[in-house]
Amino acid sequence: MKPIPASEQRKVVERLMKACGGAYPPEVRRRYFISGPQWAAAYEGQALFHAPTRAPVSFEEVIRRYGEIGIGWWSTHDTDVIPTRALGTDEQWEILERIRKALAEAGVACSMVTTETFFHRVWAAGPAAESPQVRDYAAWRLKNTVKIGHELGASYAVYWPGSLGYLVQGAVEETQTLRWYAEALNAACRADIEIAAKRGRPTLKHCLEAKPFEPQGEILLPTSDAMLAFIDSGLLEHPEMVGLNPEYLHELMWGAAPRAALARVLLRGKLWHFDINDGYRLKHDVDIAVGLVNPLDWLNVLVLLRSHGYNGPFNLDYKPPRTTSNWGVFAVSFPTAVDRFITLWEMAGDVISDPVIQEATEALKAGGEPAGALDAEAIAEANKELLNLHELIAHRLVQILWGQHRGRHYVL
Ligand code: GCO
Ligand code: MN
Ligand code: MN
Repeated sequence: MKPIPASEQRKVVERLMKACGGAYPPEVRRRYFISGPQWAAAYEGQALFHAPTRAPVSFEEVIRRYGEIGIGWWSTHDTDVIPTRALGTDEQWEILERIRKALAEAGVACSMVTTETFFHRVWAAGPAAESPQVRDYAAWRLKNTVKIGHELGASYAVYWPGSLGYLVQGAVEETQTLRWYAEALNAACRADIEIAAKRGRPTLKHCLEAKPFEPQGEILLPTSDAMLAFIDSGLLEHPEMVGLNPEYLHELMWGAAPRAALARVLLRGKLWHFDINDGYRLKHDVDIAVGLVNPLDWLNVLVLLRSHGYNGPFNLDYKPPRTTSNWGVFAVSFPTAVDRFITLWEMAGDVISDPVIQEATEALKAGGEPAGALDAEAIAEANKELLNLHELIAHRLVQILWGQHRGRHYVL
């Protein structure tokens, strides 16, 4: 192939996107509760070892593009859109007015707001630091985010305490720090009850998000299970207002089976919000778009969620790679992420209604014929051949993933 001039490159990408096929129209995409984070689209590609590769984008542009793609909901950190120095001032309310206008024009709704408690140097010792001044400021920031949420019509607030922990041991006492952290959440819930009553709105759903490592060296609430224990610790004044926002990759990062982690959250009735992305076990937070690394595992996760009637948001918390351009973020990255999610969600429906999987599952549950109740050998013998269905079901799931149940066969 001849070198392709810069002015021709988008055309090539557009043509190959069309050649891929399988894109859903924006109206179809809007039927799913998919939210696009401000920070994901505005991510410039920077990291500890990486300079940015993309130029800044305004929230007006992000919201407008999400609307065009068919992403019907938007989520944001307070400081993604309001400079730290302007929080709580008139400027904050002016910015919120601009956001409301942009959302209305794009036909996009704000689903979730979250407080940035990790980036600014005020959080060097975390949001539940020893200094009462830092803790008062943290509580104020959380309450201010609740206000922002109500102003923008959000239903969810997310908390990711990634800086709740330490790099070096000794100075931070874990039980005390967790008590202090609970105080900040209690302040947010109290404020929410008041604001919601005044505005005649329901209170927000407050969702904790765990990540096992990064940015602190050791994290005090590293997993969704730890978060559930924290909710039930007795430290929260309103545990009924606090649930979870698990992130697929954050569970994978510590080596968990994300599906089992989600099942534990479901059993506790706390699966309220879900950050969707992909990546690798026991690696850093690579935040790859949903389904690009573990499509089979993702299919299984969505089977679990669909069969339990999960109806919360699917938040596209990934980072378009540094190799994607500003244009590509909205032309390639977000539309393909949304479409993979929709395909996997529909495929999960195929799994649930698949006659082979249904019959195999029923047969396993029926078990063998009664053998001697206390005779281990006889019981094992009576169920032996049915257990072949475990592997058969796994095979069938792969067939469904690559479309064999709909007639895609390699005829040789
Ligand atoms: C991460 C986290 C964040 C949070 C966000 C919401 O790995 O950086 O997942 O993206 O989801 O801060 O609170
Ligand atoms: Mn996340
Ligand atoms: Mn992440």
